[in-house]
Amino acid sequence: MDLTLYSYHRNSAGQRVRTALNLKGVDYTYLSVSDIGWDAYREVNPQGLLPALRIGQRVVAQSTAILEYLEATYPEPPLLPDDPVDAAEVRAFAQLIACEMHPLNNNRVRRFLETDMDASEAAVLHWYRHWIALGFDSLETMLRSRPRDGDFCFGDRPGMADLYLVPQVQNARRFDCDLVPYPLIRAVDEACRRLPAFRSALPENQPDYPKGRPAG
Ligand SMILES: N[C@@H](CCC(=O)N[C@@H](CS)C(=O)NCC(=O)O)C(=O)O
Repeated sequence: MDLTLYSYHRNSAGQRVRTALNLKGVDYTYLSVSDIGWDAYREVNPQGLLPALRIGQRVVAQSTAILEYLEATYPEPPLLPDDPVDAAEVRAFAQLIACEMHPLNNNRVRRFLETDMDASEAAVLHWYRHWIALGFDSLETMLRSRPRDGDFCFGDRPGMADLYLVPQVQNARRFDCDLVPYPLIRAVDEACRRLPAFRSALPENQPDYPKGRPAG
């Protein structure tokens, strides 16, 4: 099946999907919204958010739905453990990022705060860092109480939780959030970034990343 990923270099929800495609060794075409424009993209995905995956003639939105499709279609290597409780725990970690952190801080929310709510740059930054800290406090606690050791969120190979964590850490760094209180999060992030599947999904390694701009 031909797969086309609509994304953008800085699209952190898309980075989850790019990493999963790399981990699973699935070929795909990368199409940047900066090449086709937002109006054309909204024709493809009326939700108007990135990413979306074209699967043959059909288009699926929402990174979590796309990841579930990939997991069902390309089961190796698995992104979730076999044990249902272990799998639920991994999903809970990932969904804390996807549902409780990322949506509060994405571009359109920050834009709305600035333009419709008259929030100053400092107030928006305060908002951003507040939700990062609240989320990372919980994630760090979850990592601390893991039943097993390993370099990654849940064990000795990367999975669903790691796909969500790395772009979220990257966003937090972009907004100078304090990561000192999160040694376990930083350790997992470093372990992931050593892997080619994670590295080639980074913004700076996408074809639409502006030439000459430093990474990060
Ligand atoms: N829940 C969605 C989130 C998608 C999302 O918020 N994407 C951001 C980029 S990371 C976006 O398209 N933002 C456009 C905007 O904020 O205007 C998913 O997981 O796919």
